[in-house]
Amino acid sequence: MQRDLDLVAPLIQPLFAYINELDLLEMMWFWILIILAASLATSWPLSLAQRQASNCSIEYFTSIAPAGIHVERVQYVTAGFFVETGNIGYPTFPTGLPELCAVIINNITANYRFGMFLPDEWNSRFLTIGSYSFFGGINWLEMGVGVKYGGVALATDTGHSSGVGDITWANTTLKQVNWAYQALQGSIYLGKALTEAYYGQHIAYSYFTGCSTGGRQGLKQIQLDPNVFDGALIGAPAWDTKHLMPWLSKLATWNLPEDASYSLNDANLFSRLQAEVLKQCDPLDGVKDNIISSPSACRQKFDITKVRCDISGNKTSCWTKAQTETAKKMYADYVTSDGQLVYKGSEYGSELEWGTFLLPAVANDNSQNVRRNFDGQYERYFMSYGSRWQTTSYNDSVVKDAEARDEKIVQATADQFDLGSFRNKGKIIMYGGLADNVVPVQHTTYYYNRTVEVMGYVGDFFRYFQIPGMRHCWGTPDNVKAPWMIGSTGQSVQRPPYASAWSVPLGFNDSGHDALLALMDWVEKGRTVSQIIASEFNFTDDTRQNIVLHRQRPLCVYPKTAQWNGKGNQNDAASWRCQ
Ligand SMILES: *[C@@H]1O[C@H](CO)[C@@H](O)[C@H](O)[C@H]1NC(C)=O
Ligand SMILES: *[C@@H]1O[C@H](CO)[C@@H](O)[C@H](O)[C@H]1NC(C)=O
Ligand SMILES: *[C@@H]1O[C@H](CO)[C@@H](O)[C@H](O)[C@H]1NC(C)=O
Ligand SMILES: *[C@@H]1O[C@H](CO)[C@@H](O)[C@H](O)[C@H]1NC(C)=O
Ligand SMILES: *[C@@H]1O[C@H](CO)[C@@H](O)[C@H](O)[C@H]1NC(C)=O
Ligand SMILES: *[C@@H]1O[C@H](CO)[C@@H](O)[C@H](O)[C@H]1NC(C)=O
Ligand SMILES: *[C@@H]1O[C@H](CO)[C@@H](O)[C@H](O)[C@H]1NC(C)=O
Ligand SMILES: *[C@@H]1O[C@H](CO)[C@@H](O)[C@H](O)[C@H]1NC(C)=O
Ligand SMILES: [Ca+2]
Repeated sequence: MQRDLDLVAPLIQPLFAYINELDLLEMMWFWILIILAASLATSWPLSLAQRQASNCSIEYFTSIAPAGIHVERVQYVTAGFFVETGNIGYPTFPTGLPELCAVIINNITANYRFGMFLPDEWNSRFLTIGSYSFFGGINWLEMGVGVKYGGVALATDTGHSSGVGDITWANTTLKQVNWAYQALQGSIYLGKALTEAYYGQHIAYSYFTGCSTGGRQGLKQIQLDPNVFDGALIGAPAWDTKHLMPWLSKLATWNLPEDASYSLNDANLFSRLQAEVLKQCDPLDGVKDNIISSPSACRQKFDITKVRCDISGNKTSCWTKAQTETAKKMYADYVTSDGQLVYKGSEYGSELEWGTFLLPAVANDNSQNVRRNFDGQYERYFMSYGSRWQTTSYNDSVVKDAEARDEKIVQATADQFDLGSFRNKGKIIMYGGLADNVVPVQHTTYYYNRTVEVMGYVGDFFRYFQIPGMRHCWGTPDNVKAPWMIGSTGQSVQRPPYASAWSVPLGFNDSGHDALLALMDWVEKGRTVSQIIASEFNFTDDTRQNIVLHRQRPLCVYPKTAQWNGKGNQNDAASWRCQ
């Protein structure tokens, strides 16, 4: 402060000396010039925003939109938030937004919509945001996270409107194909063109971030068009639609009827089993830290009889022998009677998520015979078996039928293992939580393994990171508290400041801790990503508004794992090495 004044004073003094010598008329011109100069100077930094705002209008976007496009809404956002009423797929909206232009575009010929956030201060990046599950709607919340990285953010509604667990909307081929890939592909192509017109400037880099269905969408777009992205962050991809959905029905058949002695029909059973798995398998990776970092060692050693009512002294939520036989089927790969692998088995440590597909659905809908999430709905709608079809009618022939329909018509499955020319064009960071059973993590590893099988070494452009102790896309069980946050899709908004969050909190918004920033560095600066430090935070108050750092640990490029150096603080990333 002091130094600033010292610098300015010598400049001002001669100015006042000059003013004293001017007559009144000259003084007037002097002040007019000063005011003009000042107003030019203050408007200068805003002029970009002002020019941008002037093109943030329905008239402008309508004037540049091609035929078949309806510009539904254009809003210049200056108050930091944006809301789209009636969005049942994504009913939570972002806050803390920078000044931006929000646009909703409708492709009326193919019947899908997409949204874009075009920030005033644009860093020439274009970021496509993935969707979740079979939800229909524009994912504004994650676009809000994405736009804070400085690029344009885009998401599609995938061509329909729907909420949790609902597949009844999928009763036309157009809707199925839109969800499969078409809505996203068309949205990206047009979204890129509109972006370049709006800013009068080329997009420098195109990125993708998505988890679950979003992970599948990212892989699918790369497989359809290797030029679509320069980098993709792929979380827990539900890439194998034609096998994942029959697997869900297969699980149901192992557990029906609900009151059978073998049925896994109570959430407490899963907590009991998870606690036992943690107890037996946590030490098998060499460090007792409540994290199962080597589920493969667990697979070899775990003794399930310890939860049995007839063996354990602890009768709280104990298991029948028949129920443990069902659990063994869950852990095993689903292989048909003629030997075809349909789906990799559940991972040890993922038991808290078994209820997603085994317990009554969130949106329990008796009129649709939906007992559980998705129960039979894929077969009824995507496979046109009709609304009366029951999972009790499931048999292995459904697998072949699902394959045929997906391959011939819908093409949702992203099972191209040769990523072809994308290798010379872009980079992929893929990750999966080892406690994920919504998209069982072994099947994510399987995708990576198959790619390596087909392409050989892929580390030059494709790196896979397992996240020990992480559930589906984000979160960790309370008795695990593994580091899991890496600033990827869906993660930032799980922790304060929630709807206005982005990246990793408490100042860890850098490429060492944020997978999207790491990806950008890899793509733009050629900085190879050999580890990403994951973080876990504790809430410090009951209202969950404040956090402190609990622990951090590096995630390693598969098949490397993090090894403790034997002496440092285990909660500190520096005490671990990838090897
Ligand atoms: C598809 O379902 C919608 C309701 O979601 C209904 O309005 C429409 O008539 C159905 N179309 C067909 C072809 O069954
Ligand atoms: C509308 O969507 C269809 C299907 O994706 C696509 O072929 C067409 O080019 C799109 N129209 C425009 C103007 O983007
Ligand atoms: C606004 O749109 C017009 C017409 O397309 C274009 O000439 C102008 O460059 C745009 N303004 C900005 C700031 O991009
Ligand atoms: C028995 O198992 C339950 C469920 O896992 C657990 O909460 C409880 O602490 C156990 N009791 C004893 C005495 O170990
Ligand atoms: C297998 O299931 C399909 C679909 O429910 C059904 O059409 C077929 O008849 C079943 N096959 C056998 C042998 O039960
Ligand atoms: C993937 O490959 C590794 C190394 O070849 C192997 O140990 C692992 O079991 C495979 N996992 C899956 C799920 O295919
Ligand atoms: C991280 O956040 C701080 C504070 O918002 C900001 O100053 C900094 O530029 C951010 N870092 C990166 C890499 O974006
Ligand atoms: C975070 O919570 C765990 C227990 O859940 C506790 O052991 C640990 O000390 C806490 N860490 C901090 C930094 O508060
Ligand atoms: Ca451990």
